[in-house]
Amino acid sequence: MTEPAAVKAALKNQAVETPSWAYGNSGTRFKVFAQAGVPRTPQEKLEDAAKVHEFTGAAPTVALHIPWDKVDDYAALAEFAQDHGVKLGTVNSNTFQDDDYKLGSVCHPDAAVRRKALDHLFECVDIMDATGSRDLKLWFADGTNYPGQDDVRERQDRLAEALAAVYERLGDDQRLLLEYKFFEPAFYTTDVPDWGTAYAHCLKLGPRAQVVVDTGHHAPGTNIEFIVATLLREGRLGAFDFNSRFYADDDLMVGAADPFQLFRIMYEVIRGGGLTSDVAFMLDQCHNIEAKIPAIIRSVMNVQEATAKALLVDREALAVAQRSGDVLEANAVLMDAYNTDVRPLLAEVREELGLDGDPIAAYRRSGWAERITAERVGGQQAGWGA
Ligand code: AOS
Ligand code: ZN
Ligand code: ZN
Repeated sequence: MTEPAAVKAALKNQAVETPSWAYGNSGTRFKVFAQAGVPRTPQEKLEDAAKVHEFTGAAPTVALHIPWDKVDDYAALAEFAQDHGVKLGTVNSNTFQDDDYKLGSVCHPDAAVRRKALDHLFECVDIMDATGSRDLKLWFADGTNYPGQDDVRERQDRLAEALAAVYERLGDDQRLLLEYKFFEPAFYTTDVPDWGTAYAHCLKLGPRAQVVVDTGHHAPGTNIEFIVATLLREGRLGAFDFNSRFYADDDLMVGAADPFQLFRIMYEVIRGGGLTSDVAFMLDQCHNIEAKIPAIIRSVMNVQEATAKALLVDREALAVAQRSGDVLEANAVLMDAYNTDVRPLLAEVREELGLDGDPIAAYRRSGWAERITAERVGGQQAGWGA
């Protein structure tokens, strides 16, 4: 059993990175329900992210998305972030919203389009140099919609060529994080569809190429914790994009759909020695109908609760039961931890950090929602990440 003091220490060190785009208006292809008070600029997104960190104490960095967070001076943006108590984190590329990318970006059959996409990725690396970011997260919407549309193998060759060029461009302290997704927006093939494809490309690139596990990017029923355990064992788990899904890539609050799965994932992270800064624990969510800042606070709390439960697993007792083939006892040991109410423990951790034990209640009392609703008149245009 992990000692309570050690559990608290681990929880005090845990950091969850929030995504800038989660603070803005978002929706589905059917409708974006704009909300009052949402950020109109990257700076206002950082102000909101700072509130999440202020009340949780566990969200010190903010992932950027280019071009949604494009500014003239990224060093100044990094300074703005630090003035508000947070830091700029992972840089996310976007090779999926330009008209030229209809048939793909780095996998496109036209070399000129591939060059345009690669130039964007190089721009993202330049931005990392300015912001001091360690990680470049690459998710490619590339794929095909019909059999015969393009050559699957040639698309992998094009992808490998682009990844190698970006990897070559990275500094010694920077990493390339390759994210997979089993479908969407392409319907027949996706060029980085699963962890195996991402892993194979990372192996060819080198040790600073790692895989991103987005918890919404698997076919229903996939055992995600097995993927996590395997990637950790191979030293290739670079990051999570945490969210929840009921059907597809729903980008709901992490832990809201299946808190038991989140617990099992966090158990394998801890079992595999992954609860370190070597693994970026990012959220990748879109809060379409719920108030954004409290929803992101809730997500951070859900990650903390799953982590606390996983830390409470009596690993000695579990190992004994596993080695003796005592199926019921082994399962009972795991379920005992999962069924523990860790909210009082987490409230203690927050209070020991000088925070309110209930971050949501503290946020509600802060008046921030009322203030931004009153001040941010003429909000951002509707649209994902705009
Ligand atoms: C898209 O489905 C992926 O989850 C991406 O990680 C992310 O949502 C997008 O790149 C926004 O940054
Ligand atoms: Zn993602
Ligand atoms: Zn996604």
